[in-house]
Amino acid sequence: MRRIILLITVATMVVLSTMFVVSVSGAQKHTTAKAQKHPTRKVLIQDFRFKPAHITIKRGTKVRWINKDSAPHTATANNGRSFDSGRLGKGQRYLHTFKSVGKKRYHCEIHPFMRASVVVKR
Ligand SMILES: [Cu+2]
Repeated sequence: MRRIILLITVATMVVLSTMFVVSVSGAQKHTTAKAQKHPTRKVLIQDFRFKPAHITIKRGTKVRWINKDSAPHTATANNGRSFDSGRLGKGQRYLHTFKSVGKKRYHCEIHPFMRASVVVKR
């Protein structure tokens, strides 16, 4: 009887430790996958400026613009077609994923003196 109890205890411990190892390695895999993905870059629109005005990112990175001004703004590609946030009111945001390499200049349609760029690298 004692032997059976001992066996069950050992078996339970083996099962539990296996589950622990699996969950830990699963968590590590998850972390690795997340780290490989480029984190979203934030550009604030504040005091009639893009902050930071010039950023360099890797291809596939998302950029999120957030309008912190009371005045409306846009983030519009100078070429007029790559990306365009449209009119962003106070607190509104716009997300764009940069899929091609190169220097992307952009501006605010409402305040053309607001100019900035995103350099996308491989
Ligand atoms: Cu503006």
